[in-house]
Amino acid sequence: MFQSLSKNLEKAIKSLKGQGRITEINIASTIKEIRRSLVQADVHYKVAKQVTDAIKQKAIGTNVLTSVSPGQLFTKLVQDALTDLMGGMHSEVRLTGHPAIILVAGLQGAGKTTLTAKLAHYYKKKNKTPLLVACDVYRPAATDQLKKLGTELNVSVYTEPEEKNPHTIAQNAIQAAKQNAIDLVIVDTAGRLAIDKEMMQEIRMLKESLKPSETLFVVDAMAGQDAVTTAQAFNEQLNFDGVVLTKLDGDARGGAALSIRSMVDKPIKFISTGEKMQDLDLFHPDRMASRILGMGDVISFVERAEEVYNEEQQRRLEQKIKTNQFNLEDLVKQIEQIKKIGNLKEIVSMLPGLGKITQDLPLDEDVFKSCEVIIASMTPKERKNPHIIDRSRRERIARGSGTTIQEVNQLLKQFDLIYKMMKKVHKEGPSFFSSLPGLFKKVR
Ligand SMILES: Nc1nc2c(ncn2[C@@H]2O[C@H](COP(=O)(O)OP(=O)(O)OP(=O)(O)O)[C@@H](O)[C@H]2O)c(=O)[nH]1
Ligand SMILES: [Mg+2]
Repeated sequence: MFQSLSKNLEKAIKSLKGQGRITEINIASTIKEIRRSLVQADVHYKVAKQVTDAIKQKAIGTNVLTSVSPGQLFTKLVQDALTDLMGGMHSEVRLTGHPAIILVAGLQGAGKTTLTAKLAHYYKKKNKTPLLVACDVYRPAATDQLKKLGTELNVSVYTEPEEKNPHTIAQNAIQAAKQNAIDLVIVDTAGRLAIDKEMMQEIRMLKESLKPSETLFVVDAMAGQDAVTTAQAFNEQLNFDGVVLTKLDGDARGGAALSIRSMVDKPIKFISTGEKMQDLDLFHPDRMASRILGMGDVISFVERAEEVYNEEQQRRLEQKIKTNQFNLEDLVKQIEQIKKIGNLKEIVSMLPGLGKITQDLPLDEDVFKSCEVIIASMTPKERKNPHIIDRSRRERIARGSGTTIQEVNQLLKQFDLIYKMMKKVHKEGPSFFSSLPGLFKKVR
């Protein structure tokens, strides 16, 4: 996400380096470059101009302190301007009422059903008892999709396959919720290919009759400028409360994230960065601005990691490292945990200084797959005592896993590195992050 924007902004700011002080003349080309980068990322040119005008004004009025370079000062100004552009502060989802109701709306394929399930997953962890409601009465498969997700999450799903009126379904679901100590009802609705009078009418009436505490508009970030146009159209009809931007894991240029707030005047509340249930983050304008500028988003990373790693596991792991008992079985467990935090590129892009290099790193889930396959071909004894894996064992493992002996060697070498690094982390703490990317070089 935002890779080319990040690169272009960095280039623009770099061109200032070496300048002793900021004047209207020496920042002119940097300002122009920043504007161009924003427009290229699909930000509306008027918005881009507003942003760069604000940066310019602040830059000229600021004395460069001796301790910061003009480049550093400019990075800060751009970061502030992007944060303001995206709404400044994080905006909360309102969950009032018994039960609280979230209505999910958007075009076909935007990611509504996936979001409905992700929200259930998210709020369940916050001790809510959610009920998902299938109000897409046009596609039977839509109900099945929601049911399947509900089963995976162990969350109840309300359906009425024979009922064709979404209002009736939703009202009945709320009655059922009241009788079953459900405190959050999340309503999934049908999408259409394009803005369509009938759909708008249906969703508007649903909103009127349900009086949800929160109506979320879901939009695919890959739609670029169209995402903004669609948001405007939905907002006119629906007056929704917040936006959820989906598919930010793709090669979306990010303009939608940057423009929606100023063009529609509604906050982005969540962003979705993948198909897995945990790929959902609260939207924080300041953190996003840092990420765009390649400064990482450690807070979001830590939040996600904390959800996956509990204290008990952490304590056990530390104990193993301390007593030199960390082995290949533990490595597989660690890999499983990392996978739960999210997709690897996403994780790395949250770490400071690494954001801009993710594009060049061969980071995909295959990295883990070959590790797991190789480890699966070892005997339990080998996994517990990697040092006993000699040449003939390596040959057997390679044959068993359909890999080569070089790949097995590489894995063992990586294990050794990880082991050493973990010992180091144990002693030093955060330097762990700086050694992360080198470890997961693709084996093949
Ligand atoms: N890569 C990626 N895929 C996503 C994301 N969100 C949803 N998807 C995928 O996009 C596709 C459509 O998602 P759905 O949740 O079914 O979309 P929908 O809005 O309910 O679609 P309709 O019910 O047909 O209107 C599915 O294959 C999802 O797995 C995301 O953030 N990233
Ligand atoms: Mg759907």
